[in-house]
Amino acid sequence: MPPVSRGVVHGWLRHDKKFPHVWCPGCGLGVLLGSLVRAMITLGLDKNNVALVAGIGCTGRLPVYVDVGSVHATHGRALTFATGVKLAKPELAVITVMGDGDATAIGGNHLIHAARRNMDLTAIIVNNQNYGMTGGQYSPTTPLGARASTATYGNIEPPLDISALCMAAGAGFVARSTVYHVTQLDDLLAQAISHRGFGVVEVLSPCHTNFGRQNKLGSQIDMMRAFKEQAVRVERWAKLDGARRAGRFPIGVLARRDEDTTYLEAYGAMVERAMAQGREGQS
Ligand SMILES: Cc1ncc(C[n+]2csc(CCOP(=O)(O)OP(=O)(O)O)c2C)c(N)n1
Ligand code: SF4
Repeated sequence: MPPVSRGVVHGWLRHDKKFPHVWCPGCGLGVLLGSLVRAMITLGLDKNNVALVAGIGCTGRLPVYVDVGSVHATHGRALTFATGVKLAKPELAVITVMGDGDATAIGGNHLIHAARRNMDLTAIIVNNQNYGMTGGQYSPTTPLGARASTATYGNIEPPLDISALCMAAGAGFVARSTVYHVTQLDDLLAQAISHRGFGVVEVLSPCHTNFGRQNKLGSQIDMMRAFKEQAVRVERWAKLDGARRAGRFPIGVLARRDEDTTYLEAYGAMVERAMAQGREGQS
């Protein structure tokens, strides 16, 4: 597949209506925006057949900038709105974009159950290790000991592994990458979108303004460099012993399970059964 040019990506943005964007210069969310648009173009999706659904937060702003059907919903509820959209219009590719707070704190219950149902949706979860938009409060993914505006003496809670949670809850496709590994990210997003079932991509992204500043991690470039050093391709990860895994994390496809019947197919069959029963009752 030839690379997607910047001009083509530009054609998928609401550049004349919604820009300038609200993100801090250097935020990783711009990289993800480009990556997602490239993935949709590479898959040959029609703009009119995509729904991007988000909650609230810096990450939640992303669909606002893309020229497809978008829902800027309420904090923590992107998956509930997306589930409704998908059930009403199964022909759409329905893609949710959530921050770690949005997806795993206030929206954690919805994430578990969307994964359990293996709902036919894509969930892109941006893990910037804090609540970016509201000033750097700690979130379920803030590392142990890290500082946050609500953990000024260091976070005492162990962090949640988003990908492990989704795998345990039943998601059919789970992958992790970072905004540094952008070529891999393009590919994983395309795989998740085309997966039949619940496709999750956890995306590590720097919030240098809040998390980085409070933890003296340097500039966004320093934080990107750290991703480069800490991330290990999943194939190599399998060969590392415990000591060599410390402070690092695997990236790539972490789980993939192909189903014969998807949730939507089971739902459609149930509706058919109910309607047939109704018709029998009337005759
Ligand atoms: C019901 C509700 N509770 C709280 C808020 C305030 N709020 C807005 S964004 C946000 C957290 C955002 O953090 P995250 O989801 O990690 O996304 P990020 O901004 O880091 O991308 C919170 C708590 C809200 N908008 N609605
Ligand atoms: S506050 Fe953090 S997550 Fe939000 S736009 Fe700025 S750098 Fe990005």
